[in-house]
Amino acid sequence: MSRSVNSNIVVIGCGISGVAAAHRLVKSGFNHVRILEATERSGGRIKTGRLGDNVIEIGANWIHGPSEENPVFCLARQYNLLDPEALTPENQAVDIGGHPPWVSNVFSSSGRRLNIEDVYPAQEMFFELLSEISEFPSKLGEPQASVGDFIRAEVQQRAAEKWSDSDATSRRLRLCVISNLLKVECCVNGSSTMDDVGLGAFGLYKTLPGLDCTFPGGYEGLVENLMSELPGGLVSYNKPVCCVHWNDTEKSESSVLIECNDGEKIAADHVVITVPLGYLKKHHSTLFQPPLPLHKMHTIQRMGFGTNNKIFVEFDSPWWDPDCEVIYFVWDDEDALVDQVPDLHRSWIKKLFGFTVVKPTERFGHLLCGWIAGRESEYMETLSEQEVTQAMTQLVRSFTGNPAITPKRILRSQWFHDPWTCGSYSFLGKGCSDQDLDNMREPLPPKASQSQPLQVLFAGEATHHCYFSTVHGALLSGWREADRLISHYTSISPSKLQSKSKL
Ligand code: 6YU
Repeated sequence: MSRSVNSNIVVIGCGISGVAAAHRLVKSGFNHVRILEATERSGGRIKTGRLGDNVIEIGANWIHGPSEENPVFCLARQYNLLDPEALTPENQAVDIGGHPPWVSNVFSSSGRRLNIEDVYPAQEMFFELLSEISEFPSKLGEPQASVGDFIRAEVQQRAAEKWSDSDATSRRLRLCVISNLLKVECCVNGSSTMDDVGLGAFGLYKTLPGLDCTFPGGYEGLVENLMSELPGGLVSYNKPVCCVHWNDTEKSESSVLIECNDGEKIAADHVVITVPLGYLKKHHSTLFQPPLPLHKMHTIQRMGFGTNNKIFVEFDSPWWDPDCEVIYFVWDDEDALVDQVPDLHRSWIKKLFGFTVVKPTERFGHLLCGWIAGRESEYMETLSEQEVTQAMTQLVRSFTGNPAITPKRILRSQWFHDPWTCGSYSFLGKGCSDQDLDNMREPLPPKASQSQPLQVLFAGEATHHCYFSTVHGALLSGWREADRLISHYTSISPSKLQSKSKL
């Protein structure tokens, strides 16, 4: 039997990237692959839950860009997990550039519905700016400039030029709408404020064509289908890893020794790390022995990883239009272009940009999903469910001007306080460049050879060069690292992988 198929490969983390890496390795003939997962379940940030009889997503929600180039879409289609509408060529052809053209209802904190004409000029300016920023070549802009700084400066200038004919009240309201859109963008990016998001690197994130779609039976169906094709017992659950001893070739035959919280030490030829960037930020200094090279450590610190949480709220009857897909809450006092609140304790709820309507209504009833990012979201996680319900009730009542509206029940996510995730997803922070994305995925040692074999490989959403923060980015990163190992063996001994072609 060849050395490759007998190599011991340990994958740390059973999210979609870990599952994808293991799947590809097993299908390529590697017989000794195992996954060590800290929790009692597979899926990581793909997490389907229940609210009453309804299937809801606590983590990943949509397939972003469901079209031929998106492997999540292709697998979901292959496993029969999608509604027929998502499969239509028309759906796949729509190019939304990351911002679905949803039908919106807009409410203001004065308790009135805003007309689309009131908000459209602000939306138009905001999306124009985002699309300009996305076109910036990655080296352009001051090294420390942020998307927030740029938008604020440009809006002030363009508003003075373009909106000079409008009255002061309309101009003020439009600036408040831009504050709301900055909060939306914090959720999209998973950042606390757009002042943390790097300007020059913003365009490195790429979108795919296709109108975002969901999994009617739950996103976890994707993980379950992939897992069902793996040998039973491949995953060890409740098995957190506390230290990866690498560069240990002098002491043991295997190149890596993996130490688990329960004291077990597992020897491996290769380890694929798929833990979230949030976890790495917090624990990298103890997770690797010897420590990571300095440039990798600096990248982990520079890259952004923030919190975006959902608050599902169910109502007996709708207070939004039947065709409404998204509800925005615009605060009348936020014309200073703000995306953070001054006092977490008193006003955390102001960070919630609004809701998406969970559809179809026949399946979900009158269910909304509120979105809140940043420190305010992290603070929300510390409150009791009763306190969150109270805040949501007050908020909806004051924005609709209807004091009788009462939520039936709520359910919120708490990604920041999940000890194995420490937040929601990655973004490129100030001063980040494509070099950081290269550093994130660089294996150890970086230049492997027969005498210096590959030891530690890095997968996970934050390691994808253009689809970071997404499920398809995570999946592709798992395949990428499996391929790295496969070609490692092919290059050091091409004949050794003959078994692969027979599979
Ligand atoms: C997407 C979407 N989506 C909403 C919310 C969240 C995320 N994403 P995992 O964490 O899954 O796995 C790691 C495992 O490691 C895990 O099981 C741990 O328990 C384990 N582990 C940790 N430490 C360990 C240890 N020491 N030992 C052993 N095991 C350990 N993505 O495509 N569509 O709608 C959303 C959303 C609330 C939280 C999302 C979405 C992100 C994905 O969920 C995420 O990327 C992948 O699941 C990660 O998989 P993984 O395997 O890497 O890690 C311009 C510009 C903007 C850029 N952003 C735009 C895109 C916006 C992204 N949108 C997200 C939106 C939502 C709503």
